[in-house]
Amino acid sequence: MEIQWFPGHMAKAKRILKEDLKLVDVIIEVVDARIPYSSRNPDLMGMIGNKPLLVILNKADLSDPDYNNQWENYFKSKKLEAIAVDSVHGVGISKIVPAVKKLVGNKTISLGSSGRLPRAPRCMIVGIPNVGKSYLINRLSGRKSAKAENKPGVTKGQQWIRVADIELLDTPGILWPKFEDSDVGYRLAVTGAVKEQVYDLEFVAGRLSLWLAKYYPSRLKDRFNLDSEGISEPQSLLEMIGKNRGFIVQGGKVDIYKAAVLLLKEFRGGILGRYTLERPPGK
Ligand SMILES: Nc1nc2c(ncn2[C@@H]2O[C@H](COP(=O)(O)OP(=O)(O)OP(=O)(O)O)[C@@H](O)[C@H]2O)c(=O)[nH]1
Ligand SMILES: [Mg+2]
Repeated sequence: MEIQWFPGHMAKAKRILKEDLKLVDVIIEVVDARIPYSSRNPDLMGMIGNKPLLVILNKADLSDPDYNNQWENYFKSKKLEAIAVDSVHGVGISKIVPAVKKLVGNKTISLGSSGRLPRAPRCMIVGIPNVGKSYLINRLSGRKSAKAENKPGVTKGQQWIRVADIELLDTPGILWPKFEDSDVGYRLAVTGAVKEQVYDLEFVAGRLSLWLAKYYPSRLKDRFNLDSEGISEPQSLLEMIGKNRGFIVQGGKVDIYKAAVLLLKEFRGGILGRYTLERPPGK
């Protein structure tokens, strides 16, 4: 199943982002720690030229801690500063401003020596929808400066927010016109970066149930009393989950859709455990 989501407002946001690049000193790219590969915009590196880039692996409370470390190290091996962050509980947040200052260090000094007062570094926060850009800004600023909500497409326009002695530009989440492989589309859907109207919820939940049955059968057992051994049909797995929760419709049949909604909700909320869906290359 092909998943694609690049509506007009994203194309527009991308154009504005390109223009605003001129105004900023550092780009902060917020990626999803559960899918650090699929949540990176493949167009970004080409767009930012040689502006310094800081990668934030957000939602690190939902991803596997071992892989958080491995991904941080992977980015560092590519000469990119990367910090794993949990914006809900504030873990890792205090490392961000020092990292930004380090990245702009030389520039601030050169402004000072030219006779002008060094101004506050300006950072643009970019990333896919629903990855936590606005949430992260609110964490950094300690107040609700940016509108944040648990659905993709909440921030509609750019907004400057002053935090300590740096300035942050919040931007709308953007995707790209075509996902190069269907796995990327699936992973963006399963983690909640794509709005629900553009994919088949039962298909995505079914694929997730198969993955869980393959790699984490004990979690399905613990949460849904589901013995997945030997089951290779996603429909059957969803049916067993629905049965466990009593999602029965007229005629005694299981409400598969309701089971699919529940599985995705519990997965996204971390109730089923912490997962990293992608490994760094070579791991
Ligand atoms: N568990 C967890 N949830 C997070 C974290 N950061 C953000 N969230 C959740 O993600 C949801 C989306 O956050 P936003 O800040 O609105 O996301 P955004 O990237 O600004 O989204 P758009 O404006 O739609 O592009 C929030 O409602 C939070 O519930 C995190 O570090 N951990
Ligand atoms: Mg936002």
